[in-house]
Amino acid sequence: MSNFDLMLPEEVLMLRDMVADFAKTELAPIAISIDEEQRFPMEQVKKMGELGLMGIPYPEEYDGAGLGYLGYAVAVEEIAKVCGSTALTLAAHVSLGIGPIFLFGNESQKKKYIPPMARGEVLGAFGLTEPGAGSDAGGTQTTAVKDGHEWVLNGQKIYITNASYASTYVATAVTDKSKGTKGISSFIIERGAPGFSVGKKENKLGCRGSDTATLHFDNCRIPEENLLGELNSGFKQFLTVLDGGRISIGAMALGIAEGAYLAAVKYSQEREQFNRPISEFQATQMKLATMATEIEAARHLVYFAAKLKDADKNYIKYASMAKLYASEVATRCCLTAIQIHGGYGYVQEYEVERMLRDAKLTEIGEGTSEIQRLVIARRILQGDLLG
Ligand code: COS
Repeated sequence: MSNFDLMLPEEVLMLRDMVADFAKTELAPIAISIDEEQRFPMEQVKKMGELGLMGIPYPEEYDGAGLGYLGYAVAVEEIAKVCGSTALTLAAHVSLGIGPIFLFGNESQKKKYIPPMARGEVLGAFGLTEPGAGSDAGGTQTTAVKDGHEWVLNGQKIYITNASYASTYVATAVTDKSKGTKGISSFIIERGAPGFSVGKKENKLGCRGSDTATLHFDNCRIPEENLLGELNSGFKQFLTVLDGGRISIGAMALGIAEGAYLAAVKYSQEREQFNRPISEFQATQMKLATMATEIEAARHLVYFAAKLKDADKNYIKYASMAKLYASEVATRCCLTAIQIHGGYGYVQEYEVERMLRDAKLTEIGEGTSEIQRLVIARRILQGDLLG
């Protein structure tokens, strides 16, 4: 029982315990091997579906768990403590795969696509980034042109999480070039659409058990009803989707930081040098104290952002703060954990080197730390000063 238990609703605590148990029994044994072999943990992802983890924040009418972003953030955190790759797979599916359809889909799109995704039978992916459109996501070059009752898409999307295993995709494309970012729209694409294919899988620094690949649209034809929301409103749609996604990347970073910290505490109490556990040296104690303090601060930000979102308040600034701070804490905690482990921290078996590689992703994906600072600064200058 931690002090934080007092701040979490009973159903979220039950979810947390169930996910922690799943992570310990199902993910801990494979976390090293899926990273080493760059293997997507298909069996475990299926089990997450059976446990109801693939649609945690969405209403039960769409087969979600109805536990909001707080429940979802806590689940991602628990999984990330053990396996960053699986946490990323879950976060990309829930926030970026289902998120756009839930937020902007019409009722028939929601009824068709969300339930199988929320049950974990179908994996989702979000196609935004392009070779020339990263932080400047509005610089998209992929196009969509109406032809009769179909849209014809041409272009490519890179670094797409879950790309090789998804069956439902949402991607952005230019529908009116003359309007700049106000001429971008979003579309739902199903695996198997003519002219659509998934290409090269990336060989990444970290989160190597998650799948990252390219989407190709080569005169890809989709029905006109697969336009998501209003025509030419895609830019604002994906900024809104990313706002929510950033909470889950913050939760992922928090979980990785906790995993590294817990490993460092344990190791420092077991490892003896100069005839005593290294935890008895102040050099180690200072490090542990800093890690613990930063982790609790990160947790406050992540949970608060999730609670604001669940309460339908403006959470944009907090989502960016949560992601920015938690991701930088994660990298620092992993580096410190490696330092405490010494030489053992530099090898695979003790896992903190993998955690560092996984943590780095959280400073980049769904908006770099620089973009988060930009978003926060804009909110401040719009009058959102404190609280
Ligand atoms: N959430 C919702 N709406 C937002 C928003 C946010 N975080 N930020 C801006 N908007 C709205 C604005 O209110 C504005 O609406 P109006 O046109 O009605 O006034 C519109 O979106 C355009 O905003 P703005 O002019 O500020 O856009 P910019 O192009 O100047 O900058 C940034 C937008 C740089 C913040 C944006 O491109 C961004 O977040 N880039 C990072 C993308 C990213 O994270 N990529 C990684 C993808 S991993 S899947």
